[in-house]
Amino acid sequence: MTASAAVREARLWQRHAEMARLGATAKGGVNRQALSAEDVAARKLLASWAQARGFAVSTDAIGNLFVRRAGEQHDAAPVMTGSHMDSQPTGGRFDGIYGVLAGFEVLEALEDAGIRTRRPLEVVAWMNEEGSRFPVGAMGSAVFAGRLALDKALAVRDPKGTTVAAALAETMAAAPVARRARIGGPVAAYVEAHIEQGPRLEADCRTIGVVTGIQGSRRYAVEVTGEEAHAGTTPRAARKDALSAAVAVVAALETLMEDPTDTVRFTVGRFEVFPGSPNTVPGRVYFTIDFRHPDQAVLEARGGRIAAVAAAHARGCTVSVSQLTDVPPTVFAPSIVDLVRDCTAGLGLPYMDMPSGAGHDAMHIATLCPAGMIFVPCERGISHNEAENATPADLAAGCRVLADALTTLANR
Ligand code: HGY
Ligand code: MN
Ligand code: MN
Repeated sequence: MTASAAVREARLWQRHAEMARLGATAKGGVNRQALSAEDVAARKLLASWAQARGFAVSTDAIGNLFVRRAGEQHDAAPVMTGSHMDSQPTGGRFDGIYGVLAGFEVLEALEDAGIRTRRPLEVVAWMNEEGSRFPVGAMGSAVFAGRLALDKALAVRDPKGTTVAAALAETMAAAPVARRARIGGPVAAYVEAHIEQGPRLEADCRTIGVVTGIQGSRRYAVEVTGEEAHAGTTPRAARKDALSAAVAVVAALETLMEDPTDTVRFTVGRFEVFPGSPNTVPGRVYFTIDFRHPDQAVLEARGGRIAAVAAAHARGCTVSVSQLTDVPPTVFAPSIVDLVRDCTAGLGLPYMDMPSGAGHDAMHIATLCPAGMIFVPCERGISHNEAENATPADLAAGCRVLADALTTLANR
């Protein structure tokens, strides 16, 4: 029996249903943010499933969670798969968790079929991929790949001022697992399964996306500082209105990011006004910028102008722009892209090559080893939304491609 033939659609779907209960929202999505109580529950559930199958469970200093199936050559560099269990505040039941559960299903299928591999296989739940609560995304995989210093990551704060270090200590105490001595590789290869988070596969009636790469992305935090004042007595000419300045800055940045080809992705996702009282002129505004493009030259040209454009519209306030992340475009290794395509064709599944508009942990792991991704459709391409949906058959199809790809790589 091949690894893909041993994949069980019903078991994979059932595990999604159990995970979807952790952080379930009234609208049918999940709110399972990094290092939250819901994240702790997901970590404990995955670890319990893994321990029941005799897989080794461990974590590292940034809270990545590893499930390892031994290989015949125990000291060989592992083949890795995985994704993330943390979600957006109004997230869906498949973003991230599918890659972790598909990887776990592959380990179970190999066990059921009695298939040994030369290399160990590891499923990873990368810590804080979403970068929602702690605004530096793909944090765990970036630290693992050496692209983000551990101490810098541990110092990142959430909107309430809690550091990653403090939240991680609580998480580790609540869901204790063996601690790895070191962070990072070696890794022989990495393949991540994920829902597409876009409409193309469904529109083109394809089951599998053979992912060729990921567009580049940058994230910034902007602080506009003015002066709190009385809304009734302070003349406009005497005001340093942080809200008025922030609105002008965002409008000017939208002009900077105008693009008739509609390729630029520019989003202000978080926008906070302080003190937030109806009759006090706002003294401070904090907002985030998420800027993406497939061409590094565009990221540099337009990203390089953000601070100057913001300063030019400060309206007497002070504006500080800090860059939180800077991830260049990723091109996946042709050897992995070809393998994913061959495994897909071997299973007779309709597929298309495609780039990823969304960021993934694979963008960092691709700097350590040959890496690639497998996409499956999601309904109307909806994601980062509680209505996110996928079918059991598509999830299982992607998992079967993953099973054959990982088994091939683990025997190389
Ligand atoms: O933002 C992203 O691209 C990913 O879904 N976290
Ligand atoms: Mn994701
Ligand atoms: Mn996401």
